[in-house]
Amino acid sequence: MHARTAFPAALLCASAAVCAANVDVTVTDAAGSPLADAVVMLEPVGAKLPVKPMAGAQIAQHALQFSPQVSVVTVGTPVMFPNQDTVKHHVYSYSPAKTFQIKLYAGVPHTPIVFDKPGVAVLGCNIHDSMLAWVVVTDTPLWARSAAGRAKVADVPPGNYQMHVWHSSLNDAAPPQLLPVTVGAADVEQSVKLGPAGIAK
Ligand SMILES: [Cu+2]
Repeated sequence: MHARTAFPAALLCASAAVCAANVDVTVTDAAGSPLADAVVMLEPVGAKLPVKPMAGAQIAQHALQFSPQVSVVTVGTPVMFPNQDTVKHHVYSYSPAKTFQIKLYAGVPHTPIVFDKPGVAVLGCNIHDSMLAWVVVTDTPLWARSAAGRAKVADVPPGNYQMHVWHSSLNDAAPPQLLPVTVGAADVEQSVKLGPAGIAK
């Protein structure tokens, strides 16, 4: 009896799905202000979780801006780039995660751009230098985007993870920002301070 009650809860779970916990992450800048549109991705250590392409993803060009400015898509997701402005745009990315261009166009291009590699693609427009957007391509289904400095990755199976945190304020030269996270039966709270060069202690 005594030995049984001493078991960690995780060992008593009928299945990983029953045990799944939330990972709640607070993301602020170096001064402690909450960051919006930070992306938290949990990559299982020593394993990969299956991930499916998303349907219906699009990044519009509207009022000479990309909308949304930050997108998160899973690997293999096709993204449409409807131009809702009356002027033409020429959308491009030189990022290794996805190098492409959609030459000067109006309306909706027939073919989507498929984001087929994990990483971050920075988007621009050849005509309008102020247009800027990011596509975060994730190869794990366990991800969340922050609103008002809070990101919740829901239903995380127990295990060891590398938590990858990204925000558009990171320098281009900053390496991937990784933190080890162990998930058991209980929800996990993490706080991350992100400066331009990376995670601040
Ligand atoms: Cu443009």
